[in-house]
Amino acid sequence: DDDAIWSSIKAKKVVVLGGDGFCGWPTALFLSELGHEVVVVDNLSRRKIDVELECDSLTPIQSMNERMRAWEGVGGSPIRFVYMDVAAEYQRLLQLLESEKPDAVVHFAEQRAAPYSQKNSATKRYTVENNVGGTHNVLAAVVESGLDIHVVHLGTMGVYGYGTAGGEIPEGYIDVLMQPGNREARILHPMYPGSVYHATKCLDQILFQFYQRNDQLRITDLHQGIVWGTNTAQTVKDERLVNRFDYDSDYGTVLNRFLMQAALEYPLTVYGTGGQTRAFIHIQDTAKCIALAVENPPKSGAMVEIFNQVAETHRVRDLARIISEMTGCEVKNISNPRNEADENELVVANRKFQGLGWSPITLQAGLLDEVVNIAAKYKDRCDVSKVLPSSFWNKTRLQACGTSQ
Ligand code: NAD
Ligand code: USQ
Repeated sequence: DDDAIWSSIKAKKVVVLGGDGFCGWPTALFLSELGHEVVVVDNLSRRKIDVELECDSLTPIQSMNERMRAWEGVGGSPIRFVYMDVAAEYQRLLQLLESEKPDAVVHFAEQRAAPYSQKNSATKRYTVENNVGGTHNVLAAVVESGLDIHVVHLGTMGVYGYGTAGGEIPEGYIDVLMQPGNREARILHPMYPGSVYHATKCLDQILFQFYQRNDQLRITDLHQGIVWGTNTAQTVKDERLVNRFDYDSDYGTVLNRFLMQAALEYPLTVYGTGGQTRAFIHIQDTAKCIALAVENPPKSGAMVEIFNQVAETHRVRDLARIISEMTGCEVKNISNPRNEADENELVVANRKFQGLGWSPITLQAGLLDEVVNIAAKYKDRCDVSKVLPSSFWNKTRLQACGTSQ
């Protein structure tokens, strides 16, 4: 199936902002393998936050130079790396676009952890300034360059909110009859962010809408679910290409955390009742969907293209049960440090990517095994003191968690 999708693609030049990160690195490699010329831009802020949190990727990730050498060593086309802060170095960003003249910019370069964004005023302010400032710099620089550069942004399913039940979540827009006047309109789905981080993705959406209407930019916003897994067909080619794996309570996402906890025989940390339903996608599919988005830019003048980048949905407690049955690990419900609905339904449309020929990887035992093997292989690198929540949404949550643990 894959061969059919990729056989006719046109080689492009792609700048990958945030290409040293968990989603960005495997995507850069996949785009390179498909024949695209790839330039990675990153300020290594994620590695610096590891230093701040006194935590590290479970997998031993290599420096960017070592990663690039390893990729060439396995026959990959050279990938270039530019050390740059997208939010703080506007002139350098503009010059990069003007000199490279890329066909597309893939924008991953944001602070992406909801718990980190809720930690304190400093991390709230950093998240807003970095994410909204960075996104706006990209848009302003594309306009100032005068080039027809397709902007592909990694957004989140979380913009839709998880408080409502019933009905399928469409891909970005809803059709409404506005009152008074019975006017028909297609508008962005209402936004209900659940953290300062998720709020920055909502603000990004408004910027995209404005720049599309005002400057006719071609923009694709990918509303991605929670990513699981570690390696891809590209990152397994050499150990030095290994992807990062976050397990700590700020950056580790739920399924990868559970897999690592199972490997350590640490009771799985289900927050609250575990009735939260969320959307999931495997890291290999993240890379594939982005390649499909790069391949299919919206026409000039068309509304911002929005795809739901999601394979399937699961309740947190069901994930814990599956992993517990697979490994024998205990499950422990702990007070929820977040301010979110205890229970929610979630049905998500993902027909656009499927219509482009994508058939997603789902949570099959074999794939979970692969991650358990990663977790088990590197478990000695784990600092168990980083597993329990250390960020709380508000004072009530802090008190509730403080008394229950
Ligand atoms: P990550 O933190 O591993 O990677 C982000 C990268 O961007 C890091 O390498 C970081 O150093 C870099 N970066 C951040 N700010 C920058 C700046 N100002 N200038 C230059 N580089 C900067 O995160 P990830 O998991 O790879 O997520 C990438 C994107 O995908 C994010 O925008 C995130 O919101 C989105 N996303 C992630 C998930 C997930 O489960 N991981 C799910 C949905 C959406
Ligand atoms: N949860 C637990 N136990 C844990 C960790 C999390 O029960 O040990 C619960 C949380 O309370 C939440 C759910 O699992 O209800 C998901 O949490 P998460 O940390 O896996 O995901 P989230 O905070 O939503 O953020 C992640 C990425 C973010 C991305 C988002 C996609 O970090 O960048 O935008 O997933 S989505 O959730 O679809 O909006």
